[in-house]
Amino acid sequence: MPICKTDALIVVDVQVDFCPGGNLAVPGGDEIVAIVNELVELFEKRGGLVIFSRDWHPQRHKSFRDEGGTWPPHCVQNTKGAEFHLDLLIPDSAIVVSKATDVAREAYSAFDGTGLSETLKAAGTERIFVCGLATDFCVKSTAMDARKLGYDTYVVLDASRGISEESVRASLEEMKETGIKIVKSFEIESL
Ligand code: VGL
Ligand code: ZN
Repeated sequence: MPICKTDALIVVDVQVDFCPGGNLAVPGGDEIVAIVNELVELFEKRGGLVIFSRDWHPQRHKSFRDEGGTWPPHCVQNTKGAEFHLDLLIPDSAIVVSKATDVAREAYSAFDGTGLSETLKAAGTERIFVCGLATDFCVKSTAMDARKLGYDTYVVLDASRGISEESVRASLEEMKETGIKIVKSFEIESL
């Protein structure tokens, strides 16, 4: 079925810190930008909803190593590293949601504390396509939440990159088990 107005695209965390040279670089993170831009244009043209999430941590967020967490400091609010990749196309009509803004709570999913589920409900969304960074963390959590909310959910593999091969493999299995479909961008109009 061609992309239409009941479809939503969620572009997860395509930010400077998650790209090579950033503080928590995902291997090949910047390689997805051209494909993501094509998806954004397609959804935009067809009247679908386009959502961009961004990791938007306060300084000393609990997920940072110095605070007992697992990650190096990254995507700190209003820093260069938290900006979207400079070549990422962000139409005026797109919705930007900021997550993990509470210093004491980790939030991997774009649905977590952002009001995104209400936005999608109001828009009459039926299918959700998720892409971005990282496949094994925020993309996975976002897709799992979409699925839990009952949406027909797709992860666009070539428009996503993961932190480790091993955990990407496990994540894809976990997602498939819940009914999430793993697809390539070239096939999304014939699903
Ligand atoms: C992410 C680790 C820490 C992600 C965010 O966007 O996948 N990963 N914060
Ligand atoms: Zn983070």
